[in-house]
Amino acid sequence: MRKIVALAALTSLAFASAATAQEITLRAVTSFAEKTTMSLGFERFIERVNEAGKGVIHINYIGGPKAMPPFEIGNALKNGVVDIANVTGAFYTNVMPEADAWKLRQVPMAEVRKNGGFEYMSKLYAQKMNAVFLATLTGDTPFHLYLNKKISSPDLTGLKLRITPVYRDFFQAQGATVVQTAPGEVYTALERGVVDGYGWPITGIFDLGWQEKTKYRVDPGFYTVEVSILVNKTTWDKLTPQQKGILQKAAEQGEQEGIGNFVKLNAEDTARQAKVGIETITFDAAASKLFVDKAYEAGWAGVIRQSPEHGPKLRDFLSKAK
Ligand code: 173
Repeated sequence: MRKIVALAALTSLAFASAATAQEITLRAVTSFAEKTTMSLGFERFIERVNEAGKGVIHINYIGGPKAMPPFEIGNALKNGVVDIANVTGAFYTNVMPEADAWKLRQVPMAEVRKNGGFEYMSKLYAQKMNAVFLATLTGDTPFHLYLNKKISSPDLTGLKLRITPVYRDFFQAQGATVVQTAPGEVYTALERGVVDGYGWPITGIFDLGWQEKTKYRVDPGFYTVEVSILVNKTTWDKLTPQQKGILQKAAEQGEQEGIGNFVKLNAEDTARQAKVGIETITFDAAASKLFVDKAYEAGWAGVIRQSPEHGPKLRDFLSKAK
């Protein structure tokens, strides 16, 4: 009798380990609300992995900021509390300040992957965050300043603006007072008049209803939006080549598709903003150029201040060829 029980236990153990060797489940979170613009590419990625990965790899999508506050994702990923995340560098500067430099990318991702920049960044992700950077899903999308008070020059003195690390150095350099919030707090901050405006990409302001509380958009835009898929490196290193391949293929597809998708989304949202009556504030050519130049100047100064060792190298990899 005892023998039979022992045998049964052994058999089920064998089955269990055979099953885990076959299919692994990864826990995933997104730093943006589920089903909104900045999460869609990631959700498509998950669908692809789960479809191609049947019996091999499965992503368990835990969800967005309700499951985990955006600014906590860096540590959660580093420590393996989650295995995979859809997140932007500005949300985890506490773990890896250099990640905020992605916003200063002026060359295509394909170029960064070729010119050594991607490899350089990948080493930093491994060292500082115990992470693997798979792909950027947001194409070449600019950020903008949205306002409820009119301005006539790039001078932002007297304005109180909602920021993340993306915008901090630039808006402050232009004279603004800043207050950092997660995206989920922007609507209330606008509604209560706590801020006179906010930074956000050209697309996505409709997702959480901000158009109701937004009067102006300042043109030109500046920087390049970066929302990317990261994997905990300890988890990654345990994957089989087949499992890695499924993730990589879906990530590559996502990076490629993101380029075209965001061209379309950006055009749609620009038109929709005009349609709901959001006015554009523009400057003359010289002031526009100065506005954008200042953005990059203040942005790089901030990155280099936070990372004197890696900042200048990243500037070489990510900047337009001179
Ligand atoms: O919250 C933000 O404004 C921000 O930093 C960001 C970054 C990438 C995409 C969208 C928002």
